[in-house]
Amino acid sequence: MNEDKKRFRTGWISDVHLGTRGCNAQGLYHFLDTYEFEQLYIVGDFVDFWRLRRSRYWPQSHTNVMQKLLKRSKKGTELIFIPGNHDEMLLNFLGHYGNIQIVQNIIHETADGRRLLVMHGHELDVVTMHAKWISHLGEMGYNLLILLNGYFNAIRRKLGMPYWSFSAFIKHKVKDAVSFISNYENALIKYAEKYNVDGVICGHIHNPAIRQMERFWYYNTGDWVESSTALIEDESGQISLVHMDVMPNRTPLEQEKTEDTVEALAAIKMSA
Ligand SMILES: [Mn+2]
Repeated sequence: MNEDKKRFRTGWISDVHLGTRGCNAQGLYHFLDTYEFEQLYIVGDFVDFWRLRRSRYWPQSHTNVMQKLLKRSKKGTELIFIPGNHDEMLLNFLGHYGNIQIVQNIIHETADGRRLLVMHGHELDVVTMHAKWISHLGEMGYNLLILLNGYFNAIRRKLGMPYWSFSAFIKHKVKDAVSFISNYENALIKYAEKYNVDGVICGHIHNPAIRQMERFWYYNTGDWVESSTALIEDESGQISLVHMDVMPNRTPLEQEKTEDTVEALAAIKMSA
């Protein structure tokens, strides 16, 4: 056992996007090697199945992350997977698998007694899009939109079309991005209010943040494509953002090893 590990009560990561070239798998591996948690939440978009369906990309470093997580689980860390929009097929596997569980969303209680709703966040895409007029509709319209978003994307899935994400769409329209982020944060806060919790922990928009709005907390883990960030909770219940900027041993040898994909996937199956 590595004595240098920093032990924390809880960790949250999201939007790893394994299976894409943008994924900083080595940075994440370094994070998982540095910190140890009682509970680790993987808050959506862990494996990018959309992208994998279109083109296979799976270097060894992506397998290493999977193996590291399984090893952590074996050593006692409870892993909680929450499906996002890029790995929504995990919804078909909700339940407990030993020390690992897959849930749609979950309430985490911090050491200082705050109840935080942990969810990926794509559920609110349609709400965010209509943030201005939805505020006049109240609870009913809000819930209806979330339901409609689910139906809309279920139909797209049946037709073999990918999940339609408003946030991904808006990210290409840079001038709208700032107001989009604040709309998103407000929508999540409003959702938390409805759930009668003290705040939310989410991902999805690849924008790490810790904010307090009145009595609600908004936490966004960020991602492992653009920001390489995670959230950690210490024994007192304090939650902070960590940034894995420097990647030791990062070598260029990880580039484009697509031909290894089949073997890598087979290896994952075996170690799972
Ligand atoms: Mn997402």
